[in-house]
Amino acid sequence: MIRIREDIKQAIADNKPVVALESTIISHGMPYPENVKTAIHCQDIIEAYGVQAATIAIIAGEIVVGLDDDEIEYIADPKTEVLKVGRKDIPVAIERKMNGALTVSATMAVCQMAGIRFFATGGIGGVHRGASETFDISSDLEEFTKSQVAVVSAGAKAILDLEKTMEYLETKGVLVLGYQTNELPAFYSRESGLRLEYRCDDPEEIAGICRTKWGLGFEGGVFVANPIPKEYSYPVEEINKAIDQAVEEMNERGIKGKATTPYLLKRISEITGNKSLKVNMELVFNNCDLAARIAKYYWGE
Ligand code: PSU
Ligand code: MN
Repeated sequence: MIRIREDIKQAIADNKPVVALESTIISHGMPYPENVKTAIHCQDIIEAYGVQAATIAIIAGEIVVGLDDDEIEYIADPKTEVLKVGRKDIPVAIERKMNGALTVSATMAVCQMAGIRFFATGGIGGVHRGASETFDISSDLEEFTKSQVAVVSAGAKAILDLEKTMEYLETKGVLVLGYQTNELPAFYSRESGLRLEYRCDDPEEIAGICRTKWGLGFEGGVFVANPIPKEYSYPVEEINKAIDQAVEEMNERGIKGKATTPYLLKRISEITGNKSLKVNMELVFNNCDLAARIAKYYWGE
């Protein structure tokens, strides 16, 4: 049910660094053809460090760890039917021989199966605004209690209730490390106003903390919060206006559940004249860079 590309399989077996990449960001998070360019460039950034990049998706009912360029193009093509797959959806997508784009939760689960410890994404899912009424909390958060994977992310998406997201992680005992920051980054911008308990200035220290956590036998992941570089950071007030408008429109249209995040990302991009898309791409690249450096230290390179 899982096909791991040969070079990646070898790297895992030899304790060489591997960084996983998700596919929801490709099929549901960005428009074509920017999604293909982003996916390929992410792999290039990681591979420039001599680290294996493994983009993960389900293709015709098979979990593929390490998509080739044609497979990335296929998943990215708006004409291809692709289900957004969280951890709960994996068995259905396999049995029904569907194509699936894996979210953070599903990608972490597959990393755990394959023995991959590091994963770069854009921003993780979290507690949605209005969750006290809707109960909409991304399964990404729960996954951090299960799979032993460090996820490098530009914080949690600003479309969420970040304060509740942090409380949820705290309750679940999930370790959050700020990379060269004292506060939780808010995806499009560097600031959220929420203070983090731990700041790490050095990727080597993050690798060491991961090694200690898993060496002690703790289950679950590590959330590495990596702010977008200053030159790309979106002014908080400006982006919040776009977010508020998008959330309001979403509620008017009655969009719920799985469709929420893709709708908001798309709508915010429209409202900002694609400025938010550019920012989204840059923050993902920045996360790939850091994930590769942490993975190298972790595996003693
Ligand atoms: N980061 C991005 N774009 C995305 C996502 C992350 O820059 O589209 C995806 C991830 O796959 C994440 C998902 O798991 O959004 C969250 O969806 P939900 O809120 O429905 O759990
Ligand atoms: Mn949800």
